[in-house]
Amino acid sequence: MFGKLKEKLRGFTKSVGDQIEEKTTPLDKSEDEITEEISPQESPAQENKKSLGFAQKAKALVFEREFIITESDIEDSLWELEMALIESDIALSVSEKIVSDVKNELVASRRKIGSNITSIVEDALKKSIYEVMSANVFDFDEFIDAHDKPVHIVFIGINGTGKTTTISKLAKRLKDKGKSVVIAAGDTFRAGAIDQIAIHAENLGVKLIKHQPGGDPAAVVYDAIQYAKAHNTDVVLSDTAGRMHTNVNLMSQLEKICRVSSPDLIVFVDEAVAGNDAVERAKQFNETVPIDGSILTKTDADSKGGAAISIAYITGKPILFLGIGQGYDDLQKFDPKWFVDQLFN
Ligand SMILES: Nc1nc2c(ncn2[C@@H]2O[C@H](COP(=O)(O)OP(=O)(O)OP(=O)(O)O)[C@@H](O)[C@H]2O)c(=O)[nH]1
Ligand SMILES: [Mg+2]
Repeated sequence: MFGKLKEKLRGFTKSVGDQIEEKTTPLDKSEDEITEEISPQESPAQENKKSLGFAQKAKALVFEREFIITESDIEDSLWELEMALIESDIALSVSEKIVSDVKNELVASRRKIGSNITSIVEDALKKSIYEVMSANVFDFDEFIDAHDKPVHIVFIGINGTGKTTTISKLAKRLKDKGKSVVIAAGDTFRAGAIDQIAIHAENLGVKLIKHQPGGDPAAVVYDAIQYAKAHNTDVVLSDTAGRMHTNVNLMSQLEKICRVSSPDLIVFVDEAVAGNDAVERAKQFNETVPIDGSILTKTDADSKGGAAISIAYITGKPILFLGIGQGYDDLQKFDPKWFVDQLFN
C-alpha cells in the first residue's frame, strides 16, 4: 500500500542521513562561537547575510562528541522532500506544513556523533505525518455503542467511488459485532443501483428498504429510519446516488435528504487514487452538507497515498476507514499510528 510514497520518504531520510553524516567533521570552534552562529542576535538583514555565509560552509558543527544540524545541511533535501510530497498528491499546504515541522524538529538540534541519523530524520517525519493525520481522531465503534438507536449514517460522494460497496462492507462489520442493520436504497437515480444494493443486502442477510427507481430518495431514507425505530434496529446505512459536486440540482437534492433525515453521521466516500481531486471534492461536499468524516477506497490500487494524508487535515474531519479491496471484509479501520507504521515499515 502507498508504495510510491514509501519509496519517496525512504529516499528523503537516506539523502538527509548521508548528507549530515558526511558533514559531521569536527570544527575548531568553541561552543559559544557556535551558539552565536546558530542564533545570531543581529538585525534580520545582517542575520540573512550571516546565515548565507554560514550555509556556504556546508558543514555540520561538531563539538564535545555532539554535532548540530544546521539549515544548510538539509535545505536541499527539504526541497526534495517538498517536491516528493507534492508529487505524491499531498496538498501544497499540507506538504509545506510537513516540511516545516521536519525542519523545526531537526535544525539546531544537538545529536551525538555516531547516532543513527537516518532514524532521527525518520522519527521527525513520522511525528509530523502522525500529527497531520490525527486531526479529530474519532472512534467509529465507540460512537455507535454510545449513541441512541438507531444511528443513522448517510454516505455521499461522486459517481463510482465505492459508496455502495463500502456500505455493504460496513453492514458486514456491524453485523459481525452483533449490531442490527437496515440499509436504505437511497440511490433511486442510477439504473441498476437498487438491484446492486439488494444483492449485497441479501448476501449479508440485512434488511433493505427500497422504493421504485426514480422515486424520492429522501422518502426511502425516511422509511428506513421508521423501520429501524419500529424494530429497535441499531444502525441505518443510507446509500445515495453518486453526484458531481458541481451539479447544483443534485447537490440540493442531497441537502434535502440530509435535512429531512438529520443523519448522525454524514460520511464522504472517495477513492484514494483520486489524490488532490478527492481532497477538493471533500471540501466542496462539506460546504453543501457538513461531513463528519471520510472513507478512502481503493487503497489497494496504485494510490500515491497523498489523499489520505491531506483529506483529514484539509477538511478538519477524520478518516474513518480505508477500503482495501472488493470483498466484504476489505475494510480497514483508520488509525493514524497504523498508517504511519505502514509508510515506514
Ligand atoms: N479495488 C477496490 N475496488 C473497490 C473498493 N471499493 C469499491 N470498489 C469497486 O469500485 C466499483 C464501484 O463501487 P460502487 O460501490 O458501486 O461505487 P458507488 O460509489 O456506489 O458508485 P455509484 O453508485 O455509481 O455512484 C466496484 O467495482 C467496486 O467493487 C476498494 O476498496 N478496492
Ligand atoms: Mg452506488
